[in-house]
Amino acid sequence: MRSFFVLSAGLCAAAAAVSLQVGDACDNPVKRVEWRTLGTENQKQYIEAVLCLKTKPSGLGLNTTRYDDFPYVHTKLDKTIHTVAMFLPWHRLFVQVYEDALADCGYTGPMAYWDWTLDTADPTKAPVWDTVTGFGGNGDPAIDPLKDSSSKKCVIDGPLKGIQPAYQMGGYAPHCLARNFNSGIAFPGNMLADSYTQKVVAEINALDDYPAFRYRLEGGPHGAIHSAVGGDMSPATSPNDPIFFLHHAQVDRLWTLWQQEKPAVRNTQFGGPKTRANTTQATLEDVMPYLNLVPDIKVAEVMTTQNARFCYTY
Ligand SMILES: [Cu+2]
Repeated sequence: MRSFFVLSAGLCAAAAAVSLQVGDACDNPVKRVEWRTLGTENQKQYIEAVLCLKTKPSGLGLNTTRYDDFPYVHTKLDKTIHTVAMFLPWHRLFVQVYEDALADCGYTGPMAYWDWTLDTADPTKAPVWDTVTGFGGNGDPAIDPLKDSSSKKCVIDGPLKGIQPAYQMGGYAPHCLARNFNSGIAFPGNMLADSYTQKVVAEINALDDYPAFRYRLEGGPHGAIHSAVGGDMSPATSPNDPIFFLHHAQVDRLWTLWQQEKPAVRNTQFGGPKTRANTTQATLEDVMPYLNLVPDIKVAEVMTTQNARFCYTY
């Protein structure tokens, strides 16, 4: 993969996808790590790789950067991949593609997740917001680039200060990276922490069928974090905020841990609404679209994290 580094990002992505499909065994899975235990060197390198994505050309042939490919694809597919059965498998591969892109940008450590259950006492103090070893903190309420006093408060500290995500919901619209903790209400507030405590996660983990598990995880902790961070994390362009990928690695972790409790059943358990129309049942044969970010793929092929396509564990 690294030997293709000099080629365009698009070719890189294709090469990475092919190389991961070669061979069918995952003998030595990489253990993903919680952000606070990643270590300072890896934290620094991870963030440098995130910034590097902003300097690489789009892999989709767009006039924007590799960084922007992710919010672009995510918002285009918004209604196809959320509040439906494929929510979990679709985001599993999406996070993996991002991890591959970080590796193309020199990151050599494991993918990191943010276990927000560890921060419910005061989510505003979570280590992921550190201005030196994290992604910077809340947006500044005084800096409201849209002048609509709603949700766009620019992040003015940390390594992402000054970064300009290219897309917003309406299309191409470069803007500051924005966060608006707790919807800007009663700052610092508790950031909806009651929705993602260890107790809540345990209740969801106790559900025994995939449709119920997916529904509660997506609508509960997953949605709460998007809303609580606010700013760029609220709309369908939420991959604009790099914290998106640590959040979704945690969502993927909870699904993986749930699967591993009964792998014989849950590694192939899937179902629920295929589309928002809610009339068709989803199946493992459903093909998930990625708009050329990576080749489209059947749900069945991403049901475990140790196979021809993935090789990681938690
Ligand atoms: Cu999403």
